[in-house]
Amino acid sequence: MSNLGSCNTTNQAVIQWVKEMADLCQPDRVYWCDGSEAEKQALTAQAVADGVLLKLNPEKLPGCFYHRSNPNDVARVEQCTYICTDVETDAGPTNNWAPPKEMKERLYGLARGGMKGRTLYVIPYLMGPAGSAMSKVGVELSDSIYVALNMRIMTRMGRIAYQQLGTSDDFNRGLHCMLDVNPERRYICHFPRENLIISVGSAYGGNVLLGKKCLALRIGSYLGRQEGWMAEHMLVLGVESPRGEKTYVAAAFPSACGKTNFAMLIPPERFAGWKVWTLGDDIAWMKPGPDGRLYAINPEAGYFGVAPGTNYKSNPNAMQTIARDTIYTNVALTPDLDVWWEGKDGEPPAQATDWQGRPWTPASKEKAAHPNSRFTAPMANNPALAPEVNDPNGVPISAIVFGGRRATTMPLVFQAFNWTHGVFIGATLGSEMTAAAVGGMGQVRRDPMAMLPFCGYNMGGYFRHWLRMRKRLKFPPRIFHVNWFRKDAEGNFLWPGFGENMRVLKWIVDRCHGRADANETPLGWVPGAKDIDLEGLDGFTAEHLEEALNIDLEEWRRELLMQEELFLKLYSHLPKELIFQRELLVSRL
Ligand code: SAT
Ligand code: MN
Repeated sequence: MSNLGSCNTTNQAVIQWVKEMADLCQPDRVYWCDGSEAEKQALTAQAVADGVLLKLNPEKLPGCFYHRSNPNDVARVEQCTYICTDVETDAGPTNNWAPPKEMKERLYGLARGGMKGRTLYVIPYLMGPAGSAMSKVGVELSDSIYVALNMRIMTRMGRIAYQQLGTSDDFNRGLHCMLDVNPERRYICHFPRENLIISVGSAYGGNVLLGKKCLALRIGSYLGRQEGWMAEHMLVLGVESPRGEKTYVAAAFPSACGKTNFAMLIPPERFAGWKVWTLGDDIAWMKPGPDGRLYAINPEAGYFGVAPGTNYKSNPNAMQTIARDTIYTNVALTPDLDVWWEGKDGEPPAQATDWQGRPWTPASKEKAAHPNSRFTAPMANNPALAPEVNDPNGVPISAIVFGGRRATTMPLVFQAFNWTHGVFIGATLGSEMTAAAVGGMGQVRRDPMAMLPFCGYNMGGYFRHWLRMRKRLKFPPRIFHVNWFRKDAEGNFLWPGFGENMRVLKWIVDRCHGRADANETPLGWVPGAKDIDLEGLDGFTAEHLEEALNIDLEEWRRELLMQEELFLKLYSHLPKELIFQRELLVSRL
């Protein structure tokens, strides 16, 4: 019988489960997190003593720490990620599937005695604002102090979760064992019917911070279908006009396509008096409200953002957010204990230690920071954090935006004709692959609603759920598609991006309020060159904008064929509405 330590909850279901898992994993100690400031200090000191964290220069980066992961463990691994449902078709052709009983046996086998000599951290956490009917409680049991400290930033962690839970046994159970961090024994497995997650053999980000992709998206999407809400891979922002009108926008982009930058956008000078507020940068839970609008909460409480490319030009609010109380993972370290990454402001340091702990200089061939190196920072640090982020009711969404990283084909922005057409646009979303997942960088892959790696059930059923949501909404959000990444024949970006995206955002907001013009095209409503404010955008003319908005029929022929591949893969569960939408698009083109 394991020593359970000083348990800090009276919830019998939690205690019982911790007992079972401690008996299985046999940790030397069980530590029950309470989320307090004193605990943060103590755990951080322990992590430093264990060599898991390194304290960064307190003058430059107060409260910040540095971590290197195992070089074989630097991104999510989709090949090791499973949805374990009774019937294989429930997981669908886009997920790895395994039968729950067999998979649990294998995982419990791996976990048996797997925490000997280690501490098991009991991490209770709340996804979403306290007291919200949309929030969910999870309890993650992990033998990683790094996970405990990251979960403390990424979620509302500690007693607050037990308060929300009360005496209920309705919480997500998450077991995480690092084992020997061996890719051969790496599994991230979801058991939606039991609201259970088991992750072994990794210690990195989305594989192990179980509240994030595992609960908030994979299990969340499954629960959302059952309970009539949506779990989406979306940032949420609020646009405030000079008159104080606030319009809320949710936007889905695949991992590492700039969601954090967009969520923290600072409008350019031309938009004096406008303000963009951040609700969330990665995940939205959305539910129809009593007034027939779609309401969103951000289940998270922090940002697990990509470091490379983050600087005072691309994202000043992120730079301020990560200036304190932040954990940096797999970036480069300078001799004065500052951090560096490719695309940070200023000159590269003359010398540094790279993400693998090797000496690095600007002459080195390899990158100093891993392309998927990350910061974990509390949302409270964000100067543009929307106060509504703690509103238990969430915020009403006026626009849903889909976007991908596409060098060709996709115009800067267009608007769907209606909800069903918008679902088709989201369902056929494509993007060039990034470093956030292990795999073929740069290739275009279909990533429906940016949920391909995160949908916890059959993608066809997920599309059907989207279509059905329309019936529950009196005022459905308008749906848009954007592409900040289109290039000209020489490979230069056609659109300046970053803060200038405000110009496109303003058009989107105005469309929602019936205030902006657009032209009907085969793809949807596209702004004319005069409909997007270009004033103050030096050297960027209406002709440039037209190029960025252009629809090239030859490119679209190829696009349609690529889209067809996904539809064929999903055919058996594909709602007929989407097949009709495809036919309509073909005939319009
Ligand atoms: O999955 S992570 O949380 O590591 C990051 C991402 O891919 O969005
Ligand atoms: Mn993400």
